[in-house]
Amino acid sequence: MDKRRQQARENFRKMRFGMFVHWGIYSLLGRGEWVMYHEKIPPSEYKPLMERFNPHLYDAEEWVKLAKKSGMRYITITAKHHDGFCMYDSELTEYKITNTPFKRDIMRELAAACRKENIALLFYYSPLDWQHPAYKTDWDTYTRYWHGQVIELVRKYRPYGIWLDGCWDKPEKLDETWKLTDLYRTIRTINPAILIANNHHQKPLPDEDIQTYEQDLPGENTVGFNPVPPDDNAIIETCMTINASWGYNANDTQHKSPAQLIRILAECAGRDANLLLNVGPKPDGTIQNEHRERLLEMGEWLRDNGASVYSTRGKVFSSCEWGTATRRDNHIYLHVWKVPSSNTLLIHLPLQVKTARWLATGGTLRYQQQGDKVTLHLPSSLPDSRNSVIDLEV
Ligand code: FHN
Repeated sequence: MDKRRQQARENFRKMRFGMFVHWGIYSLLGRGEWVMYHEKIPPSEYKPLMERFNPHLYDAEEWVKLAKKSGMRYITITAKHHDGFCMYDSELTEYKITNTPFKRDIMRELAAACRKENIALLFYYSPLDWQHPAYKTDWDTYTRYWHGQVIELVRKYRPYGIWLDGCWDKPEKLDETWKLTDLYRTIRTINPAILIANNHHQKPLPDEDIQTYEQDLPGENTVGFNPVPPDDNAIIETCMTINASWGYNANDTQHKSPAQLIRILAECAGRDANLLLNVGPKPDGTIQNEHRERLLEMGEWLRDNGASVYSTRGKVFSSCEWGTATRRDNHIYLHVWKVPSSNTLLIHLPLQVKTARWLATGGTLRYQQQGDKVTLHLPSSLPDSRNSVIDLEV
């Protein structure tokens, strides 16, 4: 593997936490990104939405600063979703953002803001296209079209990675059908370090870097999209919504609590995975307050506890009833949110513990060690009920 790609993979894994952005003309309807399909809106009625799309409050720098304050190290944004509308200035179609009243190239502005703030930018792109006439009638023509769009995204905006989503629409003979190896080879001649994710829900292809778990922790399959166990050769990433919708949905108020989101982030790190947490911006270009508030609270928690997430590895213990654990160098981090009734934590660790402290405050904890059995004494209530991290120096 090219050393630049290897380094990009390592750096990406260390980032641990990214912002997923699902944004398009569907946000005007406020009923999620599948509204065209679910409400059987014909392209002739759907495509004119672009004439109304004018996100006058869009501010790429503000989005990037929100991501940074939330402790996110990368952004993955929909350049084109299944509706086929391009949120970037594509040379291959007129059905694009620069032909709306907004006129500006959202992705060019976001790419500049990400470079300025040292945030990695990846593009989500849907090979599935509900409106392109060739998708159903002329597969070779359509393949040239969608490959051409991915190539122009890589050339024009130099993203850290490409995140494909929609090949599950034609799952048979995946590589042969979608000509993925050909496409990956081409984009790697443009940028040898570029990372590739493909949310096809099958075993990752050799040239794919990121294996995705959608709405599930790695290794779980509660939603039925994720039947494949984590692949040791891939970087694992869970993508998750804050409520239950990817695209803006005005009626979806099922927002996970900050504590739930902090624990999901820790659980992903504990399973040696990244968390890609989604926002669905409104048609005016703003991110809804319920999501901003939760992201900012995650950022506060990470300011005190980020050492137990960023640049760590997981798989420390086979199971943890009390939370999860991560490790880095000579530190083992115990993420605790379920205190055993005995108020003691018993772990088996074949390493000599030198110190046991609360990561956020530096306060020490009482513990005993006999061989590999370590017993830690916890207070009756945790310093941080959302997730209290114990830093074991070994
Ligand atoms: O159909 C898409 C959906 O709209 C969304 O983009 C998610 C995000 O991972 N992926 C697909 C559903 O599997």
